[in-house]
Amino acid sequence: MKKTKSRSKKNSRPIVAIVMGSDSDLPVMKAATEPLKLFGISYKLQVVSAHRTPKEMVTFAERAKSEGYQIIIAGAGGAAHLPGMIASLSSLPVIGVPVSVGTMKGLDALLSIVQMPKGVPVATVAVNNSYNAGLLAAKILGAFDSKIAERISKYKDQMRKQVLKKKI
Ligand code: RP5
Repeated sequence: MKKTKSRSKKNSRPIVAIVMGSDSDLPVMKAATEPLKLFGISYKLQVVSAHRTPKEMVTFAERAKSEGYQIIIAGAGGAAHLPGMIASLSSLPVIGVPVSVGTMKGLDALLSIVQMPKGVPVATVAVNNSYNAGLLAAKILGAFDSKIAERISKYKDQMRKQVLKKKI
């Protein structure tokens, strides 16, 4: 389990884990941090590979809840089994991000992640759309935290105003 980056608010444990199969996923996966930063949610980025570091992946998934994480965002490309494997090992909600790699342009990862069999769900966002994974994580947390919910309401209101003032 190779750490790439850790950024959580001072004195606050990260509550969103952002994991990815390779450091080559980072350019796509870093956008997941944007909504989390915007809404003041602590997170930690790390590389955990289902096929290159399977033992570390199991350890990560089994310990995630007791380490204080509330949601896991997992991104991977190709035969992307990381989000599903983590979901199979943890009671935490997992949001999967299909990363576009190689000739299939992310369709392989999308199907691998979204087509999880009954009993082991992975909430899946669009190919390369890790921003939406961060936003969905914030909305799930906002269901139980009124401060986060309030910030999300303001964000939605701003989005609405930006569209309304557009002139074409
Ligand atoms: C997957 O294989 C990773 O998530 C990445 O998207 C892809 C390629 O990994 P690298 O060969 O660039 O390390 O496991």
